[in-house]
Amino acid sequence: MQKHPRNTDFAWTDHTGPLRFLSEEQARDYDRDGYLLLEDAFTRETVARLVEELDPLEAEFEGFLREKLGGKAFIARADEITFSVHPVLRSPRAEAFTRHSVFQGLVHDLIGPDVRLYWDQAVYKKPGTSDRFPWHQDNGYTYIEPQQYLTCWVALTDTDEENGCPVIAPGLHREGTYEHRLTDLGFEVFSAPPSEPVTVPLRAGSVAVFSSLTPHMTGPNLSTDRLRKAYIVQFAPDGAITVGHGMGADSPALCDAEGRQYPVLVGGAGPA
Ligand SMILES: O=C(O)CCC(=O)C(=O)O
Repeated sequence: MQKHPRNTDFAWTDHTGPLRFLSEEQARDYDRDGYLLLEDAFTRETVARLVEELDPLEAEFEGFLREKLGGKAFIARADEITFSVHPVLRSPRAEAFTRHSVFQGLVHDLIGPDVRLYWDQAVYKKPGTSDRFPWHQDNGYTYIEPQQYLTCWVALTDTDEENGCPVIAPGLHREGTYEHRLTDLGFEVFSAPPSEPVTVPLRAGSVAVFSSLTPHMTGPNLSTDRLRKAYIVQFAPDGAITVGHGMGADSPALCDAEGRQYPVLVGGAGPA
């Protein structure tokens, strides 16, 4: 495995606190493995209300994909896997969700006192999807500095090995961003991980929290009727900069896009 050419002097920063949401053990596990699990972090009711607003956005996106883009656009494929980006721009419930006290506590402990929403997308994997979503680090898609930011993969439906839950390769995050290659299914860091992979089944409302540097993939959805829904929310320190895209563009930009990369923590507190 080759390091990304921009990744020349990366050093992982351990999370020594003060912690206000995670236990010392959870923070230690996150530093060692690159992920942690928050079981039942959100109630079924919170999830159901969020899904009520995400479903129509996803249906609209999939319709557009099918009718105007021939059924495939980059990593999205109609009837298989869809990426509905930035629900926060159109869904008040999604926006409120990203400001939830669970995320405020998490980002305080794992990022710092000044944090913005970096990215949000609903990812639906349809029954009968035989391809997995390839092994990658999130920072292998759009390279941002600092490299170490946070992904929260929120299960909106129960998910397990049958319908495409996340699988994580622990311990590799500490070296920073690796080189990825573009495949037909998305960017790929490796086809088989060098560390023992961990399958992470989740109940709806549970969250897999991992680093932007933690290699992960999701498996196929081999079920006949179990649509798998996730809402992925990512947080980065205030002042983070996009320095390059896997797709080749290379224009440094502050991650403060109007309406969607808003502060979720300012000086350690929710913004006024
Ligand atoms: O949710 C999925 O199936 C894959 C999405 C993913 O890993 C990502 O967006 O980084």
